[in-house]
Amino acid sequence: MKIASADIIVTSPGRNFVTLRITTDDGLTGLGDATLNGRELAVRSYLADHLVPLLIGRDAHRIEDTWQYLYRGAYWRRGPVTMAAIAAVDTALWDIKAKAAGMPLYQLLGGASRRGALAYGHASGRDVPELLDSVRAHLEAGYRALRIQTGVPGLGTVYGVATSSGSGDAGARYDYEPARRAADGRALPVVETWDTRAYLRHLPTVFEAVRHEFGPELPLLHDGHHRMTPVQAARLGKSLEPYDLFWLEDATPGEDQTALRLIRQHTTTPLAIGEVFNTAQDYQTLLSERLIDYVRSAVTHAGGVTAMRKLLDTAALFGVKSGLHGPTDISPVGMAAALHLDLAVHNFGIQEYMAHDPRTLEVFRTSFTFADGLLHPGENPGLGVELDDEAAAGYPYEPAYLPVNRLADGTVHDW
Ligand code: CS2
Ligand code: MG
Repeated sequence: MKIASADIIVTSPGRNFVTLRITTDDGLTGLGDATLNGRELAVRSYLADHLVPLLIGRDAHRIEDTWQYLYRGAYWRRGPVTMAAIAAVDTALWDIKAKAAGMPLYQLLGGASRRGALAYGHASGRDVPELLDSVRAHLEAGYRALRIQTGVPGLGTVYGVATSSGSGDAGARYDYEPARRAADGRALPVVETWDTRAYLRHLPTVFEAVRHEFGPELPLLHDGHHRMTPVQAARLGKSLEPYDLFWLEDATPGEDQTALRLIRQHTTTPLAIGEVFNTAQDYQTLLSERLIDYVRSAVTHAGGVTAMRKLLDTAALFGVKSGLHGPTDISPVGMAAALHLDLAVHNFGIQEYMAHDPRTLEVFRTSFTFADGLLHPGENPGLGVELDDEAAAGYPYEPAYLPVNRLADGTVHDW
């Protein structure tokens, strides 16, 4: 079975997505997600100009060899653009192999280890009452674990927090982690203002309110978005211990692996990191020194199903579980790939789930389900996602960027 063609579809049904479709000489097709939020066209070019010409005529069944050929063969290894492109090829080939076998992908990965993947949703509010409404609405919508994000007194909009009332409407809010255009309509990042001390003072009071209202059972998560120094993160972890977090995510900037040592020495709050990582090597110190509890990478950004399976198997050796990245900038194709892995691997922890905009689901026809707090990839052969080209063509690419964070004096800050 040879690769006959490969097309790249860039579409913006609510937000931008880059999808690779590989077609074989016997007519099977496979999809891979290559979306890199805010840098979409760089991956499109990497695929179109550098990878697709190498793929034509290759044996579609040789997934491992193709991965190594693209990764080692390029000499220039790693990096988000390279790894998103390789991920898309790898995922599309797994989709094809599973379709050829007539099985859902999770069967080729060893079969189901569980009924479904526990998902966490995103509860948020500009203030505590709005947040509590959002938690309530998510519980009514069936979520059994929630990420908690709020505004900070004295600051304006905060990334990850819904910006208008109605945040209680679970599953129907798509504007709180946007890639956006600036107010004047130009494709420039929006600028937000940040103050870590104000945030550190406020956050424990938020968790106090949520635990007081909803009790001790509900798994609660929080995303620090890389904004703290190690010592600040250590202090936050300690101050949140009474509220028994499922995890504290991205407490410090991801590229500084040894920062996690200091946090770990001072707190028993579980730690998760890795959504901006793109290879298993980014976790080498974190795993071997047991500095984290959950791996946060996305299939889309970390080299595909092949690389993610190896990463999760390595993490298992150190007692570390999965918490795969699942915001809406992971397309339904990337999400489906994550769900097949979630179902199959033994060291599954939790799956992030931020439901996609209905326009996205008009373009990507999915078979995955969310019921009783659990996601399931469905039983269709392959990934279980198809792309409607006509619908995709109705949503052309729109340049948009994630916000930039600055301190009150104007200094650019991590986020
Ligand atoms: C967030 C992401 O899901 C998360 O945990 O950190 O929404 C992240 O901000 C986006 O993927 C950035 O593109
Ligand atoms: Mg995150």
